[in-house]
Amino acid sequence: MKALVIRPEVKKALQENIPVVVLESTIIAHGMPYPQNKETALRVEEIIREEGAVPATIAVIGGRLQVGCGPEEIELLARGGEKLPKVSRRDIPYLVSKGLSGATTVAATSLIAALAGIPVFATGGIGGVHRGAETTFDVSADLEELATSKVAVVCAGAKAILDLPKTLEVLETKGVEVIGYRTDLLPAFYSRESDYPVNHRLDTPEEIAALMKAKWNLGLEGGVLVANPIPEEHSLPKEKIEKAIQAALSEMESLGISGNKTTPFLLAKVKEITGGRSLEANIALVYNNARLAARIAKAYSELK
Ligand code: PSU
Ligand code: MN
Repeated sequence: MKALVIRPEVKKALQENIPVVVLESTIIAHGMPYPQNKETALRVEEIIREEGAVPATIAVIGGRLQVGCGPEEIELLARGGEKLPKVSRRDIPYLVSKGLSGATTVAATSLIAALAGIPVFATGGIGGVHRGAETTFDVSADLEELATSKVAVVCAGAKAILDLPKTLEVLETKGVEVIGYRTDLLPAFYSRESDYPVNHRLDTPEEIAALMKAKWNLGLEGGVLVANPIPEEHSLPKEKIEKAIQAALSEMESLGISGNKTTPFLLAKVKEITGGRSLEANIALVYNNARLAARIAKAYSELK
């Protein structure tokens, strides 16, 4: 496929069965401000290397589906920020046909990872069913993609701005296993736990890799979701975050913000209200997820 470009280091790793971990780029361009976004993106890659895996940040660059971004491309994504398009599955053909660049969401990143044959992906939080979805119909394409692409997505749960029980219901309907890593309750992104149970709890990367293998050996389509709680020392009190989210939601409503602007707006607003503490938590949980993802990738590569 001409549009798919795999960085030589990543290609070599795939050929030699060296574990690879994919990363998304919407979190860089739309999820965090400059320069923290760039520092985080580079540090995440470093953590994956420390664990003996090869990082591959995915984005659309000049109309190409780029698997593995170099420092120049990370800089472009970090500086581009909101000016860059946020790319979901639906947007890919437009960018490719026009030769444009954009930042890929969990949905678009999973799709491209699956095209490249890379089964492990680390991110912060996935998109899901938004609060009020019964009237807005706002359900992230991330869920549909989890049902389609063969990728294990390591996250800190669904973003706390979402409706968690509805998100779990949709994942169940779509046949997506939700694994709690060393937890029985779904983590709520900024806080270690929510009131809602995960599908199954697993305590080691090896068990997670075995589950992935079992699923795909059966010929089942779609991915698995690995929910990894934010480290204790970085977790924020649930009530405080909930208050900030409520305030952000009502401001969003009064401004009439909708569609794919919703998530970036809410994340930025919550950051403002918490005096930056939510951003610190976000960065810490991404590092934590990258480490676990690298260990899962390693365990999975040893099974093959
Ligand atoms: N989680 C974060 N920061 C982010 C996102 C998730 O901590 O920026 C992004 C991811 O790229 C996710 C997207 O796929 O938000 C979901 O957007 P939407 O709800 O429009 O599908
Ligand atoms: Mn949406």
